Amino acid sequence: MKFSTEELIIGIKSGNKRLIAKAITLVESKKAEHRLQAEELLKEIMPFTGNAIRVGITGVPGAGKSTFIESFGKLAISEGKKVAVLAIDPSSAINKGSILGDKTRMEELAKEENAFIRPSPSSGFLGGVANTTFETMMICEAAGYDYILIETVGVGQSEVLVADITDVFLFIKIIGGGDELQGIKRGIMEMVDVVFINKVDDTNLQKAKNTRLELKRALDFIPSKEKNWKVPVLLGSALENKGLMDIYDKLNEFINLKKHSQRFEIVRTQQAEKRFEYWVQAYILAQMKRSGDLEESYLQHKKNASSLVSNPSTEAKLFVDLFLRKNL
Ligand SMILES: Nc1nc2c(ncn2[C@@H]2O[C@H](COP(=O)(O)OP(=O)(O)OP(=O)(O)O)[C@@H](O)[C@H]2O)c(=O)[nH]1
Ligand SMILES: [Mg+2]
Repeated sequence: MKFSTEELIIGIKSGNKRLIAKAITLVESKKAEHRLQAEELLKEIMPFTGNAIRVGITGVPGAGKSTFIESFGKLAISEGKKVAVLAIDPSSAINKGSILGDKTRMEELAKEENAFIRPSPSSGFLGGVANTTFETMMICEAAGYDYILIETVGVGQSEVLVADITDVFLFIKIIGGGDELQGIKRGIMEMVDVVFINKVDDTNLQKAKNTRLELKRALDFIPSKEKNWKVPVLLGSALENKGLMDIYDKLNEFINLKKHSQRFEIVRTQQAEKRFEYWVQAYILAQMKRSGDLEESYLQHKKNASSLVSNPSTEAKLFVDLFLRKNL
């Protein structure tokens, strides 16, 4: 990293997008010396973090998440706010793809002075699922962004990762059936705080209302995450900028309710505990692989496990025992 921690911090605090991007690359890096600098940086900026509203956004591919973010982002900016857009995309670790790779869909937002768009993280931290989005968010908060919008693909695991680092979870749905495909049976409905039925126009308004009714019935069977909050189902069009203000108001109403009941702080505290646990595991694993050239043994045991012949927990134990023998 050719920038000192100090330079990066000054850059972040002054809202220099190039240096913000450099700092994010630093916290995403798996190199040991970069991690060292990243920790130094994160420690310094910690007092300036925590002030944004962290919004998770999910929905099946093509539901209109990116289009929504573009419209919502512009709306928030017109309200005098600064908006950062991030993505959690576990598939990028596998195929090096990126859900925000096609930034074209957010072209207009990207042009805004008060917007910052960051494509998906690079491949996983030491072979695990890339999960530095929280640290990226810290950098954006220290840079003064008021809303952090995190887009995720609507396929399971990534929602959990997003729910673990956000304050409010928005589900973008399209009209009609395919509820299973749209994640209703996969527990997404248990995480969601606000629903937006997208792509609604005059021709399909009645269908949209039917979908809303179905959704509300489904939601009635799900225990509410927050006391005194009934998950609202709003209709609109991200492309035509309809219903966006209602969503903006609902998200803020939800945040205020959470703050009022202290749930806001409680949940963030729980999230921080999980982050701690995540990093303990990540650092221990990194340390193990580094010490005494164990990377190869690690890969071998992993291969044994993945061959479906040997038991994964046995292979893990063998690897840990090997590490302990070499280091104690
Ligand atoms: N008619 C109509 N089309 C829309 C609306 N919102 C989004 N679209 C279109 O739907 C398509 C998919 O939109 P995206 O915003 O890329 O959807 P996404 O959920 O981000 O998709 P992935 O990132 O691939 O998961 C695009 O062609 C959009 O123009 C809307 O309100 N009305
Ligand atoms: Mg998208």
